[in-house]
Amino acid sequence: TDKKCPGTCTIYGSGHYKTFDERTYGFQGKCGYVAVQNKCGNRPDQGNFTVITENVPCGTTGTTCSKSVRVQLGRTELKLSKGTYEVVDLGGGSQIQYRVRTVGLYLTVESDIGIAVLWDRKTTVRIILEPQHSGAVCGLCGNFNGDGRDDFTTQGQMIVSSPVEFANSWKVSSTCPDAESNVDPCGARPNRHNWAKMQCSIITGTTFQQCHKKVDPTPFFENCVKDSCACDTGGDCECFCTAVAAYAQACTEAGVCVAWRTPEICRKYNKSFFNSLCLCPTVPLLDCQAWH
Ligand SMILES: [Ca+2]
Repeated sequence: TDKKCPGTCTIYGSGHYKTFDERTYGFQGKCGYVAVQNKCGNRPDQGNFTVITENVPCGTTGTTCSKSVRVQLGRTELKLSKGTYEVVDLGGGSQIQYRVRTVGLYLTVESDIGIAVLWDRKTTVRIILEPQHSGAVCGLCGNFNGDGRDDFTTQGQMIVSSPVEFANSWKVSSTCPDAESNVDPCGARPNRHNWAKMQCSIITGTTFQQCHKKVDPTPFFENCVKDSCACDTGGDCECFCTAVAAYAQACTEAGVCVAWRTPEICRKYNKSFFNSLCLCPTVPLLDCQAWH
């Protein structure tokens, strides 16, 4: 397929993934994983960028409440964690220009080799690739060839059907144990489950009514309930807000902007931010228009 637009891979919450080719799956592993890189089986000499995400567990269920992200561009590594970043010289490789700035909610890393990484300083990571990388990348974000069906390609270049088998193959450290199949964090805790369903009903309720026809709220609601069940120690708002924000972002991308944060719900930002009627952190840096 001839791709004209940049592709976006989204990773959020306790392990929800949407690949560049828009395949969605869930995976909860506690290691560092290659989200995307351009050093792939048949083109080993390419490699000049890698993005690694690592879940930081929290709560008694061990679910993920935050993420650290390592963006490697040639000889430079940017380590994004705990709301901020540091720069590390890897000692070898090419010099690649990049810049770091704040765009809306996100801390963004933009490079001049057609990759940008956006991080909400918590659990949401969005990776944007320019079309020149189409079909030439691999990792948890898939290969960006326009076909979602082959996205579960393991590091050993096998196409598998199990997201767990696929994702475990992209561990950075072979000594980190494989993740087991996905557990249901709501199952053992009915009270928590009811609470989560009530909270998350904002997604299926009137607040987002205008978006319901454009973006099916059901999978976002289900992910919200799962995450809110699991995130049980000091992270209540984090998990819930991240899950609602994911739906809001999908709505924004579909052209429906919903101002859903109120002083009672997920208020986190300063007044000027909060008062901006609608925050649309759509990325201006890689504009589709430029490719037409
Ligand atoms: Ca694909």
